[in-house]
Amino acid sequence: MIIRNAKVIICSPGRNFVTLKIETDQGVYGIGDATLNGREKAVVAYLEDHVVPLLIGRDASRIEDIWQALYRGAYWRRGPITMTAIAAVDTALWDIKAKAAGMPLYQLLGGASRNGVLVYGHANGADIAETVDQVGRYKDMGYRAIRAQSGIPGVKGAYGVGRGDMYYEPADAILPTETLWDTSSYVTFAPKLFEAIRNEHGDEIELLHDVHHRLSPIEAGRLGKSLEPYRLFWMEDCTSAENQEAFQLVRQHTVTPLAVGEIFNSIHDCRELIQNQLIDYIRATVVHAGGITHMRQIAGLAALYQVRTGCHGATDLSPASMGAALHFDLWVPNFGIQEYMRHSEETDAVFPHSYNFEDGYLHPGETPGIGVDIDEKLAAKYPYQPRQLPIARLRDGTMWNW
Ligand code: GCO
Ligand code: MG
Repeated sequence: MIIRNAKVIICSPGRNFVTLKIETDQGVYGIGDATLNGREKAVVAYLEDHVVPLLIGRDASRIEDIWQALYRGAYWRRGPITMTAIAAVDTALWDIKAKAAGMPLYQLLGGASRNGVLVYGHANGADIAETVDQVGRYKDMGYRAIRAQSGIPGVKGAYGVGRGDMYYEPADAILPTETLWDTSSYVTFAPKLFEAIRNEHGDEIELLHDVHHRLSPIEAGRLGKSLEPYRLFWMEDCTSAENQEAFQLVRQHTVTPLAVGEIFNSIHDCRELIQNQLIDYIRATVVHAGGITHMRQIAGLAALYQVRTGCHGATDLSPASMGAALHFDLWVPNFGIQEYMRHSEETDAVFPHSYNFEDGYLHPGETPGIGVDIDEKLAAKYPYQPRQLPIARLRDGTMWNW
């Protein structure tokens, strides 16, 4: 099966998505997500100028060889732009291989290891009362695991708080929106939020929380300790992960499970945290970490250390990412949980898909391939809208981690 054509489709049905579509001489095609929120056009150029010309004429069945050619052949290894572009190619090729085999991708990977993929949804509120209500709403929809984020008194634009109903979309302006960050307000507030949620909703529901890289290691240790009574499923990105040794300090102070890795793009970013057992869940995901091929390696390394997967699944990852991730999740032996923020109706219409939610679990469906398509005609009705992620500053104006 020879690759005849590869094209990059950019659309914005509610938010921006970049999709790579690879077509073969046998009429079988595959798609892969290439969306890097706020930096979409860099991946588009990388794909169009440097990757697509290399694909034409190659044998689409040689997924591993194409992966190696794109990774080694660039000379400049790793990084979010490169690895997102490679991921898009890799996902599209797995889609093609599974379609050609007449199988849903999870069958090709080794078959299902479970009946469904446990997912967590996002409950966001302007204050504690609203967040407690939103947790109830997600429970009513059938979710068994819920991430809770709340506005913090006196902190404008606290991370994770939605605008409008249900959907949280941080990339909201052509130039970055400035938000405020105040660590001491946050660390005193967060335990009160989880105390209120447990009081109202009991012990059964799994609760998660995202710190979004905002704390120093010792502050993260303190927060983890103060959240222990509420038995979180995980505390995510409690401190930035460039210096991975720093997580030893966090670990010394808390048994709250830790999740890291949504911004990682290769196994080398994950290695130290995994091998030193400094995290419990690895958040690397198909679209930003080199596709199915590379995610299998990351999960294999993690399995040696009883670290489980917890793939990133925010709405800035397209349904093509979600579909691919769900096949991976259904197969991967050391699965933990999958993030699932629902896409808008406009997005779902552009990307028809076979995955479905039932009783707190997602299933990728039985359609051959990744089970997600793109309606190009409809996509063309939603042109690209330049958008960037916000930034955060401390009260005195110091630039901070968003
Ligand atoms: C999450 C993430 C996202 C990111 C977003 C950035 O845990 O879901 O932190 O909400 O902020 O993906 O583009
Ligand atoms: Mg996160």
